[in-house]
Amino acid sequence: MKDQFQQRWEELEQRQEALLARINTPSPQHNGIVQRYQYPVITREHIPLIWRYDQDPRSNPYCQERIGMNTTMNAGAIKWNGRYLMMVRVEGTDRKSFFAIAESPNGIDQFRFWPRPVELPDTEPHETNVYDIRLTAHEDGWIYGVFCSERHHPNAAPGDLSTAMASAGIVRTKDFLHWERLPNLQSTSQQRNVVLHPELVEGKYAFYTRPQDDFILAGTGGGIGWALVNDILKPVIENETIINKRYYHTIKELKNGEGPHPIKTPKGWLHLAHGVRNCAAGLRYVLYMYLTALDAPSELIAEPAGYLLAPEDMERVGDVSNVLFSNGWICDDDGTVYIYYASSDTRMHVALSSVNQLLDYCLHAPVDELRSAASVMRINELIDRNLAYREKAG
Ligand code: BGC
Ligand code: BMA
Repeated sequence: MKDQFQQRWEELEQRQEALLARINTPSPQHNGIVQRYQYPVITREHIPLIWRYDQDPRSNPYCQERIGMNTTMNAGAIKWNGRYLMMVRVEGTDRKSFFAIAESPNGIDQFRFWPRPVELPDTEPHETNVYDIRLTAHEDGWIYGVFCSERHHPNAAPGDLSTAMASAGIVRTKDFLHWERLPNLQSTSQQRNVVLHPELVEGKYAFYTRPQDDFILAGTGGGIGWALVNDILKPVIENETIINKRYYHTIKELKNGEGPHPIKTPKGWLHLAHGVRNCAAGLRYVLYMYLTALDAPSELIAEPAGYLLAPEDMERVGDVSNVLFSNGWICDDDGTVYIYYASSDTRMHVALSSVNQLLDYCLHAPVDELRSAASVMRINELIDRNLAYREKAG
């Protein structure tokens, strides 16, 4: 007869295996722009058992989870050697987050974690937490990861254990196993949501930035910034210009930030970003898109009004509710776009689209004219066009 420990272990394994092998199917609803999928693609239940449990019944007689995991969210993403990789922000029950790579054969299901979490070179002694990595296969041949490196603010008043400071950490690799850590990006303001553009611009490394007045509020930091950096080994931001602004009474009134690096298309660079507004329920994070010029990635050429994706149904609730966040997408050779997004800082999902669909959306959905009256005019124009079309079509 099997002892209790053995029985429990087998149950854990079977349950996890069923989850890892589960096939994902498209959600019934579809708006012609993006296709959500039925199941999340990564949850904390996907995390290998041997990262959490002590498998030796002698030292773990109750078969307890010794290291608890809280969430799996905000993953960077890249297609690498024909496999779909996510570099997931895993957060333990101790609130420390770290990165771990999960891989899928098709980008929509069967994601499995690699054997161990990523061990970043530990070169920043004050760094307390790391999160939200953006992966960039750069034309210089390296794959870069730019992430938020957070610490307790050095000037926090005595007893203030909450004020933090965020800067951009930078690592690079060629195989996702060996990582070289470069100095943190130097900037006059705090920085979160920093993203490396995949090509050199004017012979320099180009970063999307997000200047902010303090740890939470962007304040006078007017939106998503753009900065050219001479030397990636000593990265310093000298000039920062705002390329995607915030406006009163929009989905990005409070702050916004670049998602993953933009996708290059014949009609321009497709950007995915998050916009934040404040409300009684706290900060609400949604995802929106914009397009910049092919020969000038910092020049805005189109931006549809409002959000592309906002929390729906089960996505609304989690560790930090009412949040969608994305820092990873993959554009396949056939133009399919896999948008990886986290809901409520808790789990990862995928939504499918294509370069053509996203361009069509960016170029043909109306822009935000910032007033209700204008929004009503746009709706009436559409109704008029549809009525005229119907009449003609008979
Ligand atoms: C959390 C992030 C969050 C940030 C700003 C950090 O401490 O880890 O998830 O985005 O604070 O609220
Ligand atoms: C932030 C982000 C994310 C997170 C979001 C909501 O500022 O950088 O880490 O998803 O807050 O908590």
